[in-house]
Amino acid sequence: MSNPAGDTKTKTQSRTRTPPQYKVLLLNDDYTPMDFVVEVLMRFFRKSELEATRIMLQVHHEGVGVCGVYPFEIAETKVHQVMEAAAEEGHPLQCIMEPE
Ligand code: NFA
Repeated sequence: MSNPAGDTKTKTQSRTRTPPQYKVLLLNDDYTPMDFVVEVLMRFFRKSELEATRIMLQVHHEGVGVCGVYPFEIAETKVHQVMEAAAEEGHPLQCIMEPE
């Protein structure tokens, strides 16, 4: 038996705190400049220029891309930061979150 101590699995899980995680996603559109998306990824998601460019191009080509995975409140804050920055510049960029 892989668990010789018996039914300890549930107890072990309940002792390990793993808050639910949320993916923060960027959605493609036809108008937001690529440079702005790269800047957003570097500023709010602490990505390198190389990684930010990779994510931006994935969104551009596939329609959606993951910026990062965070606990609820942090994900919510990032979504707000991106939406506010985009609105300030008049870009239609959309940022959403969903359960991992
Ligand atoms: N598709 C946009 C363009 O061609 C660039 C973009 C990438 C927008 C990722 C939103 C997200 N200017």
